[in-house]
Amino acid sequence: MSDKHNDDKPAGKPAVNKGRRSFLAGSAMVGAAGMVGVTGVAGVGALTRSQPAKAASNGNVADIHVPPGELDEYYGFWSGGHNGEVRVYGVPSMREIMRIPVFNHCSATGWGMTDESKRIMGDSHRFTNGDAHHPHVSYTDGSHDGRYLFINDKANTRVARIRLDVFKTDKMVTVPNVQAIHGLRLQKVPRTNYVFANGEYMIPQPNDGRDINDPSKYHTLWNAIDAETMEVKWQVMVDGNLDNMDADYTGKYAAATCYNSEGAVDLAGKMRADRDWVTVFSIERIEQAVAEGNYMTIGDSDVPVVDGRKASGLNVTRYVPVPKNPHGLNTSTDGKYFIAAGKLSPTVSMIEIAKLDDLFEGKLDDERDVIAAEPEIGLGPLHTTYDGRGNAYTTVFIDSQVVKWNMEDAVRNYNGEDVEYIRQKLDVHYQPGHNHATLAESKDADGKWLFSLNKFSKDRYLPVGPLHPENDQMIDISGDEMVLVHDTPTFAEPHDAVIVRRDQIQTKQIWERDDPYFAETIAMAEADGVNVETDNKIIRDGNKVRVYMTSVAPNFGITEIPVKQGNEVTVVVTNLDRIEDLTHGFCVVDHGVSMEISPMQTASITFTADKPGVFWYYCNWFCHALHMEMVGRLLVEPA
Ligand code: K7E
Ligand code: CUA
Ligand code: CA
Repeated sequence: MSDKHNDDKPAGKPAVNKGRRSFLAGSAMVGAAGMVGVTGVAGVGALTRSQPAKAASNGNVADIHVPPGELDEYYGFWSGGHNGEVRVYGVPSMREIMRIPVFNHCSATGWGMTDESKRIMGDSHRFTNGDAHHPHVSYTDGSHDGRYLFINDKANTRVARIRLDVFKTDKMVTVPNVQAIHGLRLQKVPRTNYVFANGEYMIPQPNDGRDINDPSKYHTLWNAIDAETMEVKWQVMVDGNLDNMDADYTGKYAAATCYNSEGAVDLAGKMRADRDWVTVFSIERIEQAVAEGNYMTIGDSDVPVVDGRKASGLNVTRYVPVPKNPHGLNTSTDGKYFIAAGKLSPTVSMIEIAKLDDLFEGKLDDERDVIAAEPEIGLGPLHTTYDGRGNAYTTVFIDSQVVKWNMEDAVRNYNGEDVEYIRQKLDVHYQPGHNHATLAESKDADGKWLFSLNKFSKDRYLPVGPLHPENDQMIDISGDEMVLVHDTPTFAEPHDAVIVRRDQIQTKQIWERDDPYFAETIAMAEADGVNVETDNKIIRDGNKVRVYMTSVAPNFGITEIPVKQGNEVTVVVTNLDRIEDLTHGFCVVDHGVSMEISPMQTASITFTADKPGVFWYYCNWFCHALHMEMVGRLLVEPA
């Protein structure tokens, strides 16, 4: 891709569109008339739109065309939502390159079935579902370093790490003392040593059956996970709940939105207060409290929990009041602001990070003194992204738009100057959640492409029955005006995405034999006196049978596995083909056993041979002209 896609843009100043609907005056009105209407009768907002759906697309399709054989400029990592996986796209072509199973189980790769994946998933392997929202690529000095991608699981309170040299999940932790990990962000500076994660829902502490009928005793925690070991290092107990969050570009602060300062357990209660807050965390002060032993532990967990509630007096947190029920929180890529989206308020709140030292040192009269501006954006602001040129782009769910606005003009306007800060409002289709621009979670934001991740696709695709895909729309933001250029349908449900330059990711195209991913399996082989690269051997150990075999297209090293009914059989396959892209599979018919073995990989899977008879096993990744013949027999003698 070149930059020439700018050339045929209309010149001149873009028209400022204040919106099809006039702003409602108070946030309570917005709550009652807007958000609740849409959530109460989902999709009605979209269905009653008067604007023709086709009118907005005036893009040049050639701009995003990556010719066959050419490579994309960016990797886009898309969350797979309640599908539990991560999907990898080439940007700008939006060709889906890979899917990385994480919190789900995968029929093709064997994730959730193989012994290696079960070890990584730990006890939580029993869950076959997940709800992934927030994928983020690790940093060094505020730039993506391509080592890891981290992602949350709201459904089963987990955080996982993906190695970006092999695009495989390699660590997973279930966070104790909290329920539903939602907001997740990484330390950006000096590098990603911490993964920060919000526990969204408030629960009794400990949650062992006590206080179930006393919501006033429910609390949640903000969590810091060691990015290398993936152990929870410490937690911070807060007032209210925690929704979305981000970290700053100094390494000192992080901030999270709270929509339930009321501590309510019902919908009306969560909207009762006129204001909720943004909780600001001082990472240094929390670390100091932990170092000084100024913490508690909860239940069986030995993770240090620092009390960050207002009444604790520890001064590790501050609560900045913002209009009711905020949602997204995104650090501007110039490092100046935490920007919290108002959701039930048509505003976003800009928190000036340079003022946070004074806030914690007690030099400000009021928490609200850190607010640099609170511009009106539109109805239902949810998330904000950046172009690196001083502009922010906020999704407005109810108005179904992406709103481009200028941050410094918003500050000037807030300070009484008569300047317009809204640059453009672009219709999207329909009801956007997150949006995300290229490199826009790093200091390298380049303002080329923006994606609006829309919750409803309604009429944009061929009908497929009652369940619709989501619609991720690609917008060219390189010029003065945003131009919609492409629709990509996506399956349930990308909340968020992260887009990095292709040179920021360095992959291995075949496995290295000493890779830790299968080191435990190799250790098991060595304990059995087996060299997996040279030996084809069956080890019998009481009721257990361990089968070690190689695969070289189109042959398995062992083609007959005699066992007794009831044996627990572990099959370890080592793919000795050194050729890029030559993956074998191992699938036992009628046993629910299937896995991938990529070049120079060792993979293993364990199952019970519970039925007598002959069962064919076969290679299920097409590898060779004689792939169909790459088979063997499991011979199960009746007990
Ligand atoms: Cu807005 Cu989970 Cu980031 Cu969905 S959250 S949209
Ligand atoms: Cu080996 Cu197909
Ligand atoms: Ca609230």
